[in-house]
Amino acid sequence: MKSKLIFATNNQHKVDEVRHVIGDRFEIVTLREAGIDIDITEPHDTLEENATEKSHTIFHLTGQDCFSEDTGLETDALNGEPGVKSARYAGEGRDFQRNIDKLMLKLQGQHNRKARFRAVISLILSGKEYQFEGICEGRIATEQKGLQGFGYDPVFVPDGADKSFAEMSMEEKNQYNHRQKAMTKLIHFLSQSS
Ligand code: ITT
Repeated sequence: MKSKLIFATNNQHKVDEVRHVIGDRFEIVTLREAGIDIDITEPHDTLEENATEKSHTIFHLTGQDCFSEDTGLETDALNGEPGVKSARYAGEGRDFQRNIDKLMLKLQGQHNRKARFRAVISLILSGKEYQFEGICEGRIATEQKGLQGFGYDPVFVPDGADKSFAEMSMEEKNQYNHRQKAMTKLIHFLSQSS
């Protein structure tokens, strides 16, 4: 029988990426499919605490196995900004383009464009929490390119590539993807514990 996990996210792009690699053994149920319509707050200063907040909120509502994921884009020149504030960098509207514009303005003229995506997954299995991290190193391009993906994808170029995440198919992005690296650890963990 398939193991069922609620994915505690309101970001459909994340769901699409995760479903692409999860395989047949696990069934991912979105918040909408679980009949849950809430905007979970992310009030903390770390990705780890925010991931915990999201998974615990859904676990308390449903009592079911679930996981959440919190990602931050960390730039060296801006001391880790936007980091934990990545989704709301340019304000509560969570506008992807405005977030990119703010980042590009702050990095204008900056030679050190080194950056990384860091994802933290919080899994709650039988009431107990486990965390998994995935990191993708790269740099912020000097111009925005590509139309695929979401968020900061048009300005992020992973190490080992010469194009932005937004210029890649989902298969290509998943070869570098921070979220996928964390998911691989989660899948490995679930395979061993079932
Ligand atoms: P949930 O909390 O509902 O899961 P969210 O969009 O608020 O969805 P996060 O709190 O993890 O997700 O915010 C991280 C932000 O970082 C997200 O809104 C994007 O702008 C950006 N981001 C995350 N993963 C990304 C990726 O793979 N490519 C580009 N940008 C990404």
